[in-house]
Amino acid sequence: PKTIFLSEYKAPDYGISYTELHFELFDDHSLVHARLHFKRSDHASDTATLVLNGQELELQALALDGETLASDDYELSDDFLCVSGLPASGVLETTARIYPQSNTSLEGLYRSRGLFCTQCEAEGFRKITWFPDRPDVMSTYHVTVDADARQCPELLSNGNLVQSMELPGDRHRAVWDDPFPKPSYLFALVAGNLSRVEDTFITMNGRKVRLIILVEEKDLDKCAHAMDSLKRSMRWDEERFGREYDLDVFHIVAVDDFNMGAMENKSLNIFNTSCVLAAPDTTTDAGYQRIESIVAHEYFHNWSGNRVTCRDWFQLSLKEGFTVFRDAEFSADMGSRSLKRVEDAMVMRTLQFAEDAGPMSHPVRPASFIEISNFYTLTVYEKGAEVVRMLHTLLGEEDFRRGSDLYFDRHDGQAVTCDDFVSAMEDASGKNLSDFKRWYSQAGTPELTIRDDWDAEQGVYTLSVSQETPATPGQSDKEALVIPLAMGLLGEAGNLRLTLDGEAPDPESADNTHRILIVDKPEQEFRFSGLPECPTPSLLRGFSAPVRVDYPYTREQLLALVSRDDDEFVRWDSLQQLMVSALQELQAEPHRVSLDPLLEEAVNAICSQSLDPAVQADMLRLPSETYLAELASHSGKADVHGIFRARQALRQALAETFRERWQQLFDSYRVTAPYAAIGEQIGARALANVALDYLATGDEQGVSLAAQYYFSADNLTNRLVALRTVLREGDAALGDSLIDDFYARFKDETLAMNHWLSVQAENTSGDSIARVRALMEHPAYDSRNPNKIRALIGAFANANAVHFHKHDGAGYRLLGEVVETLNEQNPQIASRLLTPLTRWNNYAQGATLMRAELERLSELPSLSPDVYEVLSKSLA
Ligand code: B3K
Ligand code: ZN
Repeated sequence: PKTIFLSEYKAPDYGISYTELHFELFDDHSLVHARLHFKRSDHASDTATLVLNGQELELQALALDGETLASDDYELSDDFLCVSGLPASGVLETTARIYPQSNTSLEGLYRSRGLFCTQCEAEGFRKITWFPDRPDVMSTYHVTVDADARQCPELLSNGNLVQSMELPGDRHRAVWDDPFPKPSYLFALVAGNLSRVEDTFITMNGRKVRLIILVEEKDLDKCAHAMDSLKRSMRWDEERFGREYDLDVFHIVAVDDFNMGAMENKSLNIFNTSCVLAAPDTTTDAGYQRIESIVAHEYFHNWSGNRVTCRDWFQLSLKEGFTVFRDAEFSADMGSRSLKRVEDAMVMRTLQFAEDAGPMSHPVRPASFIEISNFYTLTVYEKGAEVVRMLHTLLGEEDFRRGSDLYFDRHDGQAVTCDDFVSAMEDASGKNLSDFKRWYSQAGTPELTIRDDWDAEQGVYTLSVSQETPATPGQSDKEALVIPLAMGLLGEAGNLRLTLDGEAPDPESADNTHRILIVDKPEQEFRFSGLPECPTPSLLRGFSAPVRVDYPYTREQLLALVSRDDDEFVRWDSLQQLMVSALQELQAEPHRVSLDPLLEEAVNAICSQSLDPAVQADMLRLPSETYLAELASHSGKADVHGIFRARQALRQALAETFRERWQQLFDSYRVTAPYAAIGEQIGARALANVALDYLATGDEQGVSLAAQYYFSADNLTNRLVALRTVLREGDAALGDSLIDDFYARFKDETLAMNHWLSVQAENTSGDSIARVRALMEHPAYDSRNPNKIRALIGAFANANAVHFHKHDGAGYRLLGEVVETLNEQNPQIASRLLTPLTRWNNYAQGATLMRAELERLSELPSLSPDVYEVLSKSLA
């Protein structure tokens, strides 16, 4: 496999202005007739070759302007069709024979439960027809689809339906025309037997848009939440970004077999069923929220991605980082802003920081790759969104909005770069962002080391801030980044008024207790004067930058921040830090029994204050094993077994110390009204459920309460919390009986069964590996369905550390075996599944065996480029 470099980007020699496709879909094969209206670019030489990508296609016909091409005018290989001796413009016609029914990679045209559907991003269109399959070739499309009328009553593609008719032999045809030029990765086709839910939306300019969700008939009653989310997204994008929808129809199609969450194809979004279908019995609160944000995300791509797209795949974050920022703002506006911030920070610190520190570490705009599918990462998406958020922080809402308007105006219909995005922000704000742009090219998580000095006589408090970004593969020297560090100073009676030498007040805060320090040098000092007392610094408020902060807080200071700071992110983070240090002590001293009185006070403070219950729930939850392992490996090696035991001990201590509190919280927040996925209930449930989990910890009565809770639940959130708790705390027979009960209730609900698989894969009691192996043979599992693979194998490897890291290496082997099969069947899923093994260097005990498994895999014949890239980088 070959490495591709951003520095080698060259504009295409030919454009395709108009693309006519004619699909003939049959049960055992399909034919794709293409007419590409090509035009040589001004910069290209007269003899330039037209390079078309094509994979797994059988050539049936090839003609230029109506004449069959002679064999010496073209060259056909496994990956390309190259045609030379072309006029400056003309029409190239091809016919390809393809086999969607045996396409297991779920890329290109494939079948999911009989339904024909496509997934073209990033490079799947080349498995459908020969085409310059690169995002800087934008074309309008005219698509004819023929198929069996009974098997495929619905025939869909992008744009507007312009014709439909019956054909002989019980077949029928639909013709679609998409007036907006688009890159091939946004092409979509769906054909099958689907049922519709319809609604309408009136845009800000009074245009009526038909909204259609297509699902299997059995799922018709699970579409309301997605439809509602779609309408709210459309309105929000008008109000917040001034973006109006541009066609008369918008489709969402749900499919069961899908590699990712969803895909933003122009006017024909295709979704994983798990990201559209919602019902109280089969979807958790988190699931409802995820559907809302993914529906919004895909819809928002219509502007940030489709109308303005990426020049090349190195620019992926141009559309993904910006769109994640947009969907995060949407979720914040729909629910609680600080809750969303806490949860996003948790993902960044737990998962993205680990990616940044691992062998696949790459910048938000990678400089090279072997397989682009490996770069749909937390770095490109989540860190990319944090970079956009920092721009927003630096510019302020008004200038940011001016910048985004300018970007959309200036580049509508174009394929552009991250630099173009930043230039629009610069031009609209008048700010120079050239130093800021290092965030796009530099990998790794910066670390801020912050120390302070208090001059009591002068009332001057000085913060000394130094920044350092660790070396990452291929990038040993790092430059200073521009980091907005939001902060305040906490005194005895609350946050202090700030007077800072040479800094403007934060325009967003009316009071004078909040600042955004611009950290942009390796070392800097910030002096605050006129202070009445020595303050406690409240740092990185709202997680204002994706960085680690090292400040030597005392526990007393953390307690003060937990109890009294104005910023909910800082309060949450400070309590997490208190728990982390308690856990670290427990790891060092496993028999320690007493709970640190300051931690006790902090928990008390959080329990007794009136906060958003959802945030309160996040505050009271223990830091996850994954987060603790990430922290431990940052400063040394992670001991997952020690982490597991320490967490158990702390959970036990908190459970006992606060038993009455937990009972109180449970009683007062337990939701008795019928289930609704609304913020108020979701928050209350989260808090009641945290309380229930503590109540059941090491307590028989609590376990029976959880079992009752399981049976009386009217929703999946409560049922799963109860089930997990019983599995962890109850005896095996009770656990088994609930597992059987769950199966009996939901065996026909495939999305609920995914949770059933995960719960068992994550269950640390008993022999998890044997259990997972048995479940791989269970009818509820399907070794070709990505949701099932993630639910069982992914859950085991990512959320059952003590068994995945079993000392004999049996967990690594289990994962390795699955990857081995998937390497051929579905390379994208295979390489994604490998992630936990690639982190071998984080662990003292497992490292050798983990590496050995990676080495074994690397010796397999015919590795996919996806898996090859991950293996070779992990073993480098
Ligand atoms: N753009 C798609 C990603 C598809 C990637 C497939 N390898 C989903 C999204 O970010 O909206
Ligand atoms: Zn996206």
